[in-house]
Amino acid sequence: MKLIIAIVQDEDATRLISSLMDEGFSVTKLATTGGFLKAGNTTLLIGVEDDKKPACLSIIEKVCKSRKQIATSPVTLGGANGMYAPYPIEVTVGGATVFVLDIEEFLKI
Ligand code: 2BA
Repeated sequence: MKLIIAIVQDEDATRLISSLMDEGFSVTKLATTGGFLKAGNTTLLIGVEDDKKPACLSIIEKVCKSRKQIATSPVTLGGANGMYAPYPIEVTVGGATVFVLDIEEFLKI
């Protein structure tokens, strides 16, 4: 069994969860925050049998399209007691950051 951890954009999350559930996957949704942009994103925990991993990844890939976005990133000036000076940067958002872990045991007790 595998645990697929998928970090996705909030705006893709609802459609992704529906698509996964339509195909019989169980999903847990966590509200998370990206370290770089400090913006909300969504992390999904999906436990799957090994043979279902490709189908799950293909749904994630299909639903979560990446796109470019101008974001405001804080930079700290002036060391320890520094000020924040936001500046615009172009980042690629969307798509999905996916970790696949081997699961030693899966229990419902
Ligand atoms: P954030 O950390 O908020 O990053 C959002 C996007 O900003 C990243 O998209 C990337 O395009 C850009 N970015 C991140 N760090 C950067 C940097 N130091 N310089 C320039 N641009 C940078 P993704 O790579 O698709 O990541 C989306 C979200 O997935 C991340 O949000 C973070 O929450 C998570 N993530 C990505 N890689 C991770 C990892 N290795 N471990 C844990 N979480 C990760």
